[in-house]
Amino acid sequence: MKRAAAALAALLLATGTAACGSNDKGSEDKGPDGPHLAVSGAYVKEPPMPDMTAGYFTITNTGRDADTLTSVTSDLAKHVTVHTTKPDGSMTEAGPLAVPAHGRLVLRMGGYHVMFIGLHRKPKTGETVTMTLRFATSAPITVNAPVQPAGYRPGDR
Ligand SMILES: [Cu+2]
Repeated sequence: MKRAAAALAALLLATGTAACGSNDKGSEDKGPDGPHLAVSGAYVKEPPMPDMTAGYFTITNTGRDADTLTSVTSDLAKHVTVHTTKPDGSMTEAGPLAVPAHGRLVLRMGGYHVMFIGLHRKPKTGETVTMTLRFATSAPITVNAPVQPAGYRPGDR
């Protein structure tokens, strides 16, 4: 009986050691790292209407910490906001949007998008629009987004 208890203790100890071992291995995942953001696939739709248009992009976070997209600014329009599209197709202002750790935030047609209202100029296909993305943690990222025809559909991204 005593022997069995000792064996059990040894087993628990071994298991404990194994767990520690795996924790030690995981220590690469500890310590400061922060978000690491990159923006891809940015484009702005050639305005279908004289006074407004929309922009899209994907933010990829390869870091161990989440970040938050707090605002987008551009000199293209008087009002630049981030919208979300509701199931009925209407749009409403979105709050700050999370960029998850080891994840991404996608702005696409029918979903989140940058809304430009009160255009200072009407950008044409082939031109670029500068957008500055601001975050809770990361430094701002400025993107030169190409203008695409209204019927443009990006591939999967
Ligand atoms: Cu909108």
